[in-house]
Amino acid sequence: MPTVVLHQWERSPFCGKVRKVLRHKRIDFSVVNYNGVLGRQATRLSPAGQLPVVDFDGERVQDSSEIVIFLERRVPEFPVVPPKPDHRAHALLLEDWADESLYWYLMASLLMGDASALAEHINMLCSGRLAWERIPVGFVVRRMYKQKLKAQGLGRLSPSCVQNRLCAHFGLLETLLKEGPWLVGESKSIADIAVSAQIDGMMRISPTSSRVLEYPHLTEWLARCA
Ligand SMILES: N[C@@H](CCC(=O)N[C@@H](CS)C(=O)NCC(=O)O)C(=O)O
Repeated sequence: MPTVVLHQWERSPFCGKVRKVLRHKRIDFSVVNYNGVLGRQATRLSPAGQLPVVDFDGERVQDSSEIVIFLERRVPEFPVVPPKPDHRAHALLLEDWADESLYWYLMASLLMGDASALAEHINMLCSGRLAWERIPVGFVVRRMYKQKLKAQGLGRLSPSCVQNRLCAHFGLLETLLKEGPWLVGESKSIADIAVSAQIDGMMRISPTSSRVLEYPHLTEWLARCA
């Protein structure tokens, strides 16, 4: 069995995505958390300075999508990338949509939703660390999320407009899931894993979580993807 270490923030949807893939592929792994002020060390693990980063038998890979492709090559059992070319294309496009678009709706929900959700998120980012670390981490996280969301564009819209757009996406997913149990093909794929990893984060945020529950197929699928 390979030695696999996931460097993570437990609350990062990209780290959640990699955990789901590792579990799906029955790969044993350990985690190193970068909570509180340890977060600064995470930026030194890879050129992009982001998490997740995986060490696989001493080989380091960064970026959740790169990690998935790497794991598929090293551990082909229980594949998450469909073999059929059209399914594969569909799944990889949905993965990219989840990472590059849906992710920002999670960020927006955190900033624009119930204020206690962001406070709880910051508490989790500092879990197991000294109490004072919540102050600098909270300051940096609030400022960074606001700046990034404004630059991306969603941060310039009203909360209701963002919610409406997000619900339109939930409606599209509901339409796909009425056709079958998985987003692409006959079995769970990277599309289900990447999209559900983002929506898992939204389920902790009020009122976004109650909006998700309005879509029965989406809600059942989310439980299947846990
Ligand atoms: N494309 C990257 C995105 C990873 C990402 O954005 N990670 C966030 C945590 S959710 C991060 O490291 N943020 C710190 C930063 O951007 O400085 C992936 O798929 O792994």
